[in-house]
Amino acid sequence: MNKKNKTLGEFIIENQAAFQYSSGELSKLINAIRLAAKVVNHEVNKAGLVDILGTAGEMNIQGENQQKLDVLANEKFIQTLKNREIVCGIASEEEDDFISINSNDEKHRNKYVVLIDPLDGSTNIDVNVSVGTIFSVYRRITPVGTPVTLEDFLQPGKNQVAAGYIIYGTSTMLVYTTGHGVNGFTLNPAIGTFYLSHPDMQFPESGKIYSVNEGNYIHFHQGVKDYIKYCQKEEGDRPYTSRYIGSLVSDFHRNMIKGGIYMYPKSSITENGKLRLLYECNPMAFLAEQANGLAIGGRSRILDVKPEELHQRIPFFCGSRKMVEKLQEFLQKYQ
Ligand code: P6P
Repeated sequence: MNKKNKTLGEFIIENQAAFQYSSGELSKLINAIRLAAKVVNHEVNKAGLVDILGTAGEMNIQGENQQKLDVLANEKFIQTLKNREIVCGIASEEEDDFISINSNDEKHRNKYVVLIDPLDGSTNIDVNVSVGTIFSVYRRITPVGTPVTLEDFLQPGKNQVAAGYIIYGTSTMLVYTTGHGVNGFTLNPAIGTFYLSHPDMQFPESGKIYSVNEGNYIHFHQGVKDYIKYCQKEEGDRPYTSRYIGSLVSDFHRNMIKGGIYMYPKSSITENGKLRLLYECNPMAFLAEQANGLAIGGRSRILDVKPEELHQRIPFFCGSRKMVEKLQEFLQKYQ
């Protein structure tokens, strides 16, 4: 069969054997995410037509106004994962604390924990700009058969067994890795099936796109300022193009296809940057490295960082290998 006509379901089954998803639980988990993605996609696509735009009148732990679609996406993913007894715990950007999921027989036999940003970039919803769901999967480290603990969620990103995103854009795509490369599947909405459209996705080694909110420029540390000026200088293959959608999933996806670097630095007003380590940076860093890119928090590799708390933030620089390495040269001048 032509590789590109394969459905996500066929791909999962084929790789179940290849990737030693021993019990098939991880396959079932990816299938559950596939189902939730279709449900959320349906809601996102009609967001302008029904009263689910705007704020839900609640504030999340980040101190951000929860968008109605944020809350809906969060509920759909949690409900889908809970109902299938695949995971023993879920953490979400929209939930203050993690959720422990007891199997019906109360034996806590499920061995995976999932962390999600159910709708990243949600401030873009009301202006019809693409948004995304980000997910990250770990094997629990506390004994199976006992209730899940915070320790199961505070694992370094290098322990992830799977990670991915759904991008609700001009088309809806599910892009994920289980540690054996990155593959992208496009949803055919007419029949509700994801097809393998982007096999073996790879960051170009370099690129000409830099993505950063330049409105914060005056607050950036000098190394980042110097790198941005380097991108803008007329020299060699520069100036680069500035592209910033304000939706991590969308900026990451474009840069992975075309080549580029995404930056959310710390600054004098956000000492740890804005992005959350556990359910934004770690999954995107796992994908980046699986696609031959790089992801750093400044000095260190994102995937090596030992998390201290569920919603901690971290500076984030991610994309084409040579662009991130050049940025590191500028950062190291001031460290
Ligand atoms: P700013 C969305 O809220 C998000 O977490 C990322 O998706 C996005 O890249 C970033 O924040 C945008 O933040 O401060 O530039 O608006």
